[in-house]
Amino acid sequence: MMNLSKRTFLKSIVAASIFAVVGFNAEPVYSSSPDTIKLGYLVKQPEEPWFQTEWAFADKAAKDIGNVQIIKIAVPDGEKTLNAIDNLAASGAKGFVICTPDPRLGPAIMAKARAYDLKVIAVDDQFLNAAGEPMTEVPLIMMAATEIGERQGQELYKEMQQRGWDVKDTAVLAITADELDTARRRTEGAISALIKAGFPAQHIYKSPTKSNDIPGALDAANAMLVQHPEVKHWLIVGMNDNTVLGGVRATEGQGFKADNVVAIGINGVDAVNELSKPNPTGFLGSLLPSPDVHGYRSTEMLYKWIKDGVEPEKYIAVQDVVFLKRDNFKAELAKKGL
Ligand code: FCA
Repeated sequence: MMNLSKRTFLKSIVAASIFAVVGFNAEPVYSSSPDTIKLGYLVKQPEEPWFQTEWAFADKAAKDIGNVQIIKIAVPDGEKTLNAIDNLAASGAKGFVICTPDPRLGPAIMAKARAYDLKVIAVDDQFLNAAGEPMTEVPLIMMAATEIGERQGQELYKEMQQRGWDVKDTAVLAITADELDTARRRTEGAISALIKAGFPAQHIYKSPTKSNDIPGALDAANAMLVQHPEVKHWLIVGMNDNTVLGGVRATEGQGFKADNVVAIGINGVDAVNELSKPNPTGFLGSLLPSPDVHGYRSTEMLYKWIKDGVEPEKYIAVQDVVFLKRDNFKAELAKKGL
């Protein structure tokens, strides 16, 4: 469980990164000894604890290696991403890890990186080429999306059975973000696991979200809930914690009691506030993959590539997952040093 000082520390990382983008020439962020190797770590949504955790573990890897400095930059859109690469090159960085704000930026990111001779490792979200196909030539480290989605579906089904709900008046609200492949694979995994367990496919309702945050998911959920006044119990599927939290907030807004809603998120670190609430909500828990491993390993791989010419593996899918609930989340996060 993150303590207060760690949270404050993470907040200051976010502030420093924003500072790094705005005030690029500012001394404190870029000062280092001449033989320090500088590596960028660019993330699309620095407000998510998921990405703050990756940053913290990139720093940890840098510290363990020694003489490595991580330049953390928030890249919420394409323009900021391309500017960040210019800034990294100007600061003497040799490469970067990135979770892109849009997979279709892949070719532009790679063209710029190549022009500056920067090495690139993608994390979490895979680049797409101009034809919309995955750019498998760029090394990628991500969660095992389908398998983790399947686990979400299995756990939802199990909880429904434990509560003794009749499938006749139970439905699944799947908040989708199909243009992001990892999101599509997670929700498809959850849906297929539910159907495999015996849940009726005709009671599964998909609603696409316009943005990958709580407000976007809330709108998507509201639009679907009003169409199904006959449903008494809802199971909520979505690609991460914020997505299913938007769904839970929508059910609350429409008068559902926590007892009639089960949502299970993915990311874990983004569920801490919700699981800390004094009274249970419809949010049962969250599947915690390994943001620590993503941050640490991507940094280590990038360093070895630059320093010793060791080519990273092209594709690493991290499988490990822990189911966090109200009664175990503090202990489980602490076990991983989170
Ligand atoms: C995507 C999501 C993040 C996180 C990551 C592993 O980038 O937007 O919340 O789940 O995959």
